[in-house]
Amino acid sequence: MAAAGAFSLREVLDAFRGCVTERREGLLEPCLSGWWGLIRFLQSLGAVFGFISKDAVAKVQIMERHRRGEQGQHYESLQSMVEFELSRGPAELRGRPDSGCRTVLRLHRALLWLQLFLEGLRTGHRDSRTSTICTDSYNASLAKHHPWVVRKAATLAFCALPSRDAFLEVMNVGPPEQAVDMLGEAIPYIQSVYGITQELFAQHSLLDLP
Ligand code: 1Q0
Repeated sequence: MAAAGAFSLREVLDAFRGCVTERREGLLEPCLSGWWGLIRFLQSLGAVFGFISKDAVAKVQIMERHRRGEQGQHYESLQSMVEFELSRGPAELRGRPDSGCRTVLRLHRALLWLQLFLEGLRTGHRDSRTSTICTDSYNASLAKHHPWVVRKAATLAFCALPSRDAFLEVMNVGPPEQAVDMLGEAIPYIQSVYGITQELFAQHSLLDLP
């Protein structure tokens, strides 16, 4: 059992599992709680990752403000959010730095990194370097959306990552083999959240929101 406040992959998995409904709708609330779990984990890795967790916190908070706001009913699902924000006109949407769509898009891109990273951890060997797994995953996903200084800072921070075994241990699900099994269970849920968001945003030409 995970200590109170500690990271537990199980909780994150449960949250992401609850994000996609049978009708393939993406629910925001469980997604945000999954993100909080990941952020808590990132924060436990130390100050080197502070600039990353700060940005993730800011983005999750933007989404929570939308959900609590006057138009909160439109922020139940990804689909209702897209419909609502597009109804105010694409120009208006493109001009808003705190729109739900552009904020979700940033988190969505980060989810691809997460998917690749977890897959790398799962299939890695005992002595695989997590910094290499992380850098490869980053270069294949988020890096192309980041300017040079962010790429540089991120790649430097990755060097401070703990070993693969230490990672599997902090997942708080038992011995490494069990942690690997749970990663195998978690990844398809994350893929499914990624997949429905990608489809929805592509359909409405929202994948390049500035
Ligand atoms: C474990 C190591 C974590 C590595 C995280 C990789 C992501 C690197 C991202 C670097 C972001 C730098 C900060 C600023 C970025 C923004 O410019 C950018 C664009 O936003 P905007 O408003 O300027 O257009 N923001 C983003 O791209 C969003 C980045 C969000 C990153 C969220 C990462 C959350 C990670 C959680 C750690 C999960 C590890 C799970 C392992 C579980 C297994 C034990």
